[in-house]
Amino acid sequence: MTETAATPQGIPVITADPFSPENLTEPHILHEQLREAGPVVYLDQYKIWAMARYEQVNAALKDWETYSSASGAGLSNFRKEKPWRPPSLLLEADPPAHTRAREIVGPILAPPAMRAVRAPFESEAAALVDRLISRGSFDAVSQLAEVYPLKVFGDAVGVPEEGRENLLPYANMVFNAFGPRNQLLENAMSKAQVVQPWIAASCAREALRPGSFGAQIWAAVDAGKVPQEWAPLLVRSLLSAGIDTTVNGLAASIYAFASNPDQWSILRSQPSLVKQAFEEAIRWESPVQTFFRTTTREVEIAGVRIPEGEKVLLFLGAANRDPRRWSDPGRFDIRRNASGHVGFGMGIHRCVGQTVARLEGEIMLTALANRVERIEFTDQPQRKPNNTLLAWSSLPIAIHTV
Ligand code: OVM
Repeated sequence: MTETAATPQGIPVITADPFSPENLTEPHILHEQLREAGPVVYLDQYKIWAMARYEQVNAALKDWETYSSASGAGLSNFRKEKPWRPPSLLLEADPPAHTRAREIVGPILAPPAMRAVRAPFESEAAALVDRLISRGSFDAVSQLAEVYPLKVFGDAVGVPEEGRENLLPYANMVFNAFGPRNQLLENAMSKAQVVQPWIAASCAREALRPGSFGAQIWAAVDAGKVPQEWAPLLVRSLLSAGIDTTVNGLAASIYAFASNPDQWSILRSQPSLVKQAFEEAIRWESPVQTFFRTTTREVEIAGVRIPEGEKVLLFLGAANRDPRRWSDPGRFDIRRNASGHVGFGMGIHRCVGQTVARLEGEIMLTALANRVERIEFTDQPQRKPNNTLLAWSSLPIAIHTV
């Protein structure tokens, strides 16, 4: 299995592969080993550094000057290897360029902008829950968690309905590409030839519904603050980051409640806990498990020196279950205050779409809680291995109304 050894300088060395299918689908055991080994560990298989404790992950996320994103937020170092696609202007950039990109996209996805999308998000959730109740039992991944974001976020970004199913294999490419060149990435990339042209076409001005998030990006770019060529790339960020994250945030919520029926009863009796409940699901089963940074200087953390230009793997999901920060972290407890979790990141790169994600979670859980008394598994849930996401391939459930 896994071993922890110490180098002469006392740096814990981990031989386990965090990107093996086993560790990706059942990460919590490895995460405990990483946290207990020390504040900083060395991953021998990839010759990189890693942090899994809340304190260090949180501090690294906030320190963008030391922990750069411009060399990529995945394992690949953009200064040494050609990126698989032009780098994201948001995720894979540092200030000052990142700041300019963020100033375009931030306001379009900010709380005041949610007023325009709340009503359609609510009516779609109600209609979907209606259909699912009449089915009784279904797969909460393919029939709920994937359906809802594809419809409401797809509509909000303004992409054509036709071909929208391409967003799922594209996200599979994007999130596996942050990891090593393993079989998962190979499989994901086999769809590139069909998927990438649809994505490129959908980022174009003509493809986007007037008034949509996508059209607003084009309008802001037209206003002249950033180069014209930035518009399709910024729309691409929404299409890359907005679907699979929320699919698995909703899936995590369903999984959490189906395996903790007492918590569903609490939510049903106290619907005002819904936002807190979604936040707790993101803490407990963080959809985005990891991101990388690259050191811009030699840095010392808790007595360990990391040289300049090194990749550092930040385990967001492990930090969100660090017993040094959370009491009984393995318990899904919707009455806890999960704020401060790093499931949406932290610092200048914190999720720019988190308000949209939270709105989807709040509205879908409310629509379910309004009608559904009990959620139960009808078969074993199946994880979907992914180099970045804690994902599900199926959640077979039955829902019961009163
Ligand atoms: C982007 C991007 C892609 C994937 C994830 C992400 C979670 C951003 O293209 O900007 O943030």
